[in-house]
Formats: sequence, C-alpha cells, structure tokens
Amino acid sequence: MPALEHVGIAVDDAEVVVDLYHELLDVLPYKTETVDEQKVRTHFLSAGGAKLELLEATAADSPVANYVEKRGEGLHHLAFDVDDADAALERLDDAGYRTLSDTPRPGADGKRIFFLHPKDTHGVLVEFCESTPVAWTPERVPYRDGHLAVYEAGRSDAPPLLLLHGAAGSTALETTPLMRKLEADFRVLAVDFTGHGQSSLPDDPEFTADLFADNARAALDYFEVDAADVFGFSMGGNMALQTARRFPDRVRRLAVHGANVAWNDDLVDAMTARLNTDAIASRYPATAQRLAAAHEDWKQLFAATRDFVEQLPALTQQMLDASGAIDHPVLVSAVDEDDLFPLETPLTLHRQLPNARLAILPGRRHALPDAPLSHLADLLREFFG
Ligand code: CMX
Repeated sequence: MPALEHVGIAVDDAEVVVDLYHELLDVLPYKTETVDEQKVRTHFLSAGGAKLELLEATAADSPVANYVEKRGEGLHHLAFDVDDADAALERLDDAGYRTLSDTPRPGADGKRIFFLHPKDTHGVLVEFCESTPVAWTPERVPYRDGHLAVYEAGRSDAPPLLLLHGAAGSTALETTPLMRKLEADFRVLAVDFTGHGQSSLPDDPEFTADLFADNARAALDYFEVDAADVFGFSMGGNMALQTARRFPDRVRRLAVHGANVAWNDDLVDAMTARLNTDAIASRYPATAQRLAAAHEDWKQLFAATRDFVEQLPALTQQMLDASGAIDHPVLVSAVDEDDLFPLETPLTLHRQLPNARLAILPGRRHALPDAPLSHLADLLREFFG
C-alpha cells in the first residue's frame, strides 16, 4: 500500500515557517532544494514517519504562487510513495482520474512525481512519488599520500551517524540508499575506505583493519565530530568494531549488519572466488564495467582485498577474543537467509559482545541495497534515537 511520504504546505516566507516548526517540533529542515520544473523552493522537515515539505514559489506563475494568492498559505497536497510511478499513473489514468501530466515529472528529493486534479479527489491535491537512485557527492580530503572521499547529508543539528561500506564496495554502491532513509533524522556521514569508491588507491596497497579504522577516524576528524554512532555493513561492520577498539572515545554506539566473525577456509575460498577479476571480466562484462566506473582501479582493489580476506580468519578471531572489551552498545543485525554468511555469525557476535542487541530481518541477499532497508532504518532510528 502506498505510504504517506510527505505533506506539502504552501508558504509565503519559508524562513518564518521554518522558525515556527522549530518552535513547535524542535526540528530544522534537513534539506532545501529548488525544483525549477515546479517553480518552487522546497524545505524538508522530518515529522516522524512522514515529512513536511514547505513550498515557496520561485516565480509569479508558479502553482504555489497561484495557490497562496487565491487561498492563502496552508495545506497544499498529500504525497504517497509508490514503487513505480509510471504504472501508478497508467492505472489511475485508466480509472478516469485527470492526471496533471502525461508522464511522471522530476520533483524534489530525487523523486519522479505526478499529481491528480483536486477536483477528482474531493478537493485534495494528491501527488504520487517514486524515489530514484540519487548520487551522493563526496568531498576529497588529503590523507597520507592520496585522499579519502568523505560524505555528509541530512540535518546539521542532528546526531552524527557514520556509515561504513563493505569489502570491495563503496558508499555509492552500498550505503547511499540507507543514507536516503536516514537523512531526515541524522547528520549522516560516510567514507570510502582507502582504495575503494572515490578514495585513492596507494601504489602498493596493503589493507589492514587498523588502516580502515583510521579511515573512519580521519572522516570524523574532517567533520570535527568528537564521537559518532557508527553503522558498518559486512566488512564495514568488522571495521566499525575495530574503530571502537582503536578509538573507543570516538564511537558512541555501533550497529553492525551482515558482519561475519566466523571465517573459515571455505568462506575465505568463497570470498576470494567472488573477487576473481579475470573471471568477472570474462563472464560478467557489465559488472566489470560498473566496477571500473565505481573504483579508481578495481582490479588492484580486488587483488588487495583478496590478500586482506586471507587474514580474516585470524583477524576476526582476535577481534572476537577482544570483543569483551567493547562495552559500547551494539546492535547486531543480519538477514535470516543471507546467501553469503551463516546465521550463526550474528548470534556468535551478539553472545560475545557484553552490551549487544540482536535483530534478524527477513531477507535472502547479503548485499545491503537488497536488504529490507526500511526495516533496517527503523531499527537504527530506534536504537540510535
Ligand atoms: N489543493 C486543493 N485545491 C486546489 C489546489 C490545491 N493545492 N490548487 C488549486 N486548487 C483548486 C482551486 O481552488 C480551484 O478550485 P475552485 O475552482 O473551486 O476555486 C481549482 O483547483 C482550480 O485551481 P486554479 O487556481 O484555477 O488553478 P489551476 O487549475 O490553474 O491549477 C492545479 C490547479 C492543481 C492544476 C495546479 O496547481 C497544479 O498543476 N498543481 C500541481 C503542481 C504543483 O502543485 N506543484 C507544486 C508542488 C511541487 C512539489 O511538491 O515538488
């Protein structure tokens, strides 16, 4: 069923209304954006499950300017989230509703949107919107002999939450969709580990857990954050734990999703097989192309990751042995039918950590973008809230 995504409110002077909601709800906009197509400037506020979208006209002939002129400031529209805006538009058009465009149009917040005429919907302007993948642009921070790509989104007044991606992954490939679900409630930060995504790859890369933990620390330093909540996916989960071990005061709480602490030779073999660049290039050329676009040098990255994976049985055993010393609150989560790691691993981790909660979500795929992200985001909001 389409969920209420936001409530649009037409305003004359957004600054005044921002102050009002600050006073009423103690929230500030987490995003402000001009949508030329709609001739509006939008200011998004988090209001629990749904959002408020303050709409300010940017031109005299904007629909919002007409609205404010004829009816004054006030509730302007209700927007419902749909998976497929084209299909929704076709269905409602066939059902005889007047849609205000023939196809979904670009709206605020990276959405594709269309409206139904308020005369067909008992006086309420109804919008349907579909989220589209949105790029998250990094800043490049000098780091050792190269640079780290670091990312920031969301509310500057909200608690910082650092997202760490997995091995041979990146912020763009893995954690960006989760950022989109959390940006209304957190100051969301992320970093591409050395050699991953848009961070530079050293000439002779040697990956270690300490290097990746140091990447996380460097991102926090850059954003001048003393201590953050940290979420890590897969190897990023192990690195979140390592960051808490190495820099305990920089981490408030942790959430680790899909992290494996039960490495054995079979899993190492399975993982190294997945990192075979020749096999990927010959059998899956489209994937190879995607990886080439995602990383500075994906073949070298994968080679260095293979060497790192070989160290994981010893490293994760050391981590487990030392995990009793991590007294930060930790949320351990995984999907119940992970196609890569056994379900025992989150249970082991949960048992081993002195201050952990456990959540098993329904799902079959290890990859973070395929996880039930709305459920995961709800859990993170609750745990870090
Ligand atoms: N809610 C309820 N009724 C509305 C309305 C609204 N937001 N906007 C207009 N109406 C009503 C008017 O009151 C009027 O009713 P009466 O005839 O009973 O007086 C009727 O609809 C026609 O309105 P109008 O002022 O003559 O304006 P138009 O028909 O030219 O345009 C509408 C109305 C809805 C078609 C136009 O505003 C539109 O295309 N809206 C969709 C685009 C939009 O609103 N974009 C801004 C939001 C962007 C975003 O969320 O990103």
